[in-house]
Amino acid sequence: MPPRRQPIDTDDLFAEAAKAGPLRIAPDVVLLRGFIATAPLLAEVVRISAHAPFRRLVTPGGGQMSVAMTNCGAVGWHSDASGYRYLERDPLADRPWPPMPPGFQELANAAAGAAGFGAFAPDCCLVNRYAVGTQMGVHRDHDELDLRQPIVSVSIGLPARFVWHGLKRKDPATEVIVRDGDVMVWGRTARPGYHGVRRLAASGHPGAPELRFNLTFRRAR
Ligand code: MD3
Ligand code: FE
Repeated sequence: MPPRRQPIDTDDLFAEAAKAGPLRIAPDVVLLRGFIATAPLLAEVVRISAHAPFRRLVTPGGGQMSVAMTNCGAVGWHSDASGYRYLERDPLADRPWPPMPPGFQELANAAAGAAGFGAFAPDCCLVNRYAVGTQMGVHRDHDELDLRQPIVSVSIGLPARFVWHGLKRKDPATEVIVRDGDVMVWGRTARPGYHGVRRLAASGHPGAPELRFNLTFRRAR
């Protein structure tokens, strides 16, 4: 092979990825690569968690989740010995969840539109924080009233392996690496699907922040 005279320009590569447009991972599962610059989102996450701190929730079965969570919006997702549900107040701080920043609403709506799901007005943004070694087991999200509403998911920080099984837990898994700035949208036939996130790997870069955040926008009520 002749030597490469032109260095590879990663800006060009991202431009190519953006030109490719929405990627269809599975029926009604759409990935928007590099859809959003995440630094402003991370600043909002810091503000949110100053009011509603990250916490590791307990499951009805008595286990403790490895992923830490908080919420903003009119309602927030919560889990304890009594079950999974959406609450209007943060039970830890005993006050309403911090409001959803206007930029979050706009982002979720723009992503749903770009992915072909129409207008979307979420009332909850669940914020997940993954440290190295944490994971989210395979599950489905069905605590929301209207499953005709899509879900928008925004990845911030370290890359992760997202797993998609589909409508049956035992269906073979499709894995997708989601990176900082990627946005995934699910709806329609995919809305009740089984999914999870594999154990988070370290970046391998000394001094780099070893975290991943995920914003999941839902219409709960
Ligand atoms: C697919 N979060 O919070 S993206 C979750 O990356 C959750 O933190 C993962 O699964 C994460 O529940 C995955 C969000 C997601 C949410 C709901 C879905 C993916 C979905 C519903 C149906 C299919
Ligand atoms: Fe989920």
